[in-house]
Amino acid sequence: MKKFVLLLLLTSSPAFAHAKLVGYDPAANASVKSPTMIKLKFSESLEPAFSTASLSDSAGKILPVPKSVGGATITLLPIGLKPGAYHVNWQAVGHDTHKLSGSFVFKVIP
Ligand SMILES: [Cu+2]
Repeated sequence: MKKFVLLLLLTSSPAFAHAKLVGYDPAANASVKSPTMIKLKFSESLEPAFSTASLSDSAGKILPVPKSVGGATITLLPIGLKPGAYHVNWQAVGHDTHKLSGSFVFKVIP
């Protein structure tokens, strides 16, 4: 029981507060060849039921792309993206149930 309480104290400490986006590939505003994987890495493990990302084209149309949430990573697996600008919109919920969201843009070049 003591161990359980200690764990709760540790995980609710501000140092572990939010599931922040700490890295992503492609990078924001990057120009890349048609990627087959988009990876978003967060500062802590995500709650898969409430964490997601979507990919939309420059017209704002959401593209059907397979996605998975595992540990602290959200992965999108696009196929055959044509040259143009794309938006990645993400929403992440960590164990403290705080929701963060954001977006970034990258460009596919021929
Ligand atoms: Cu938080």
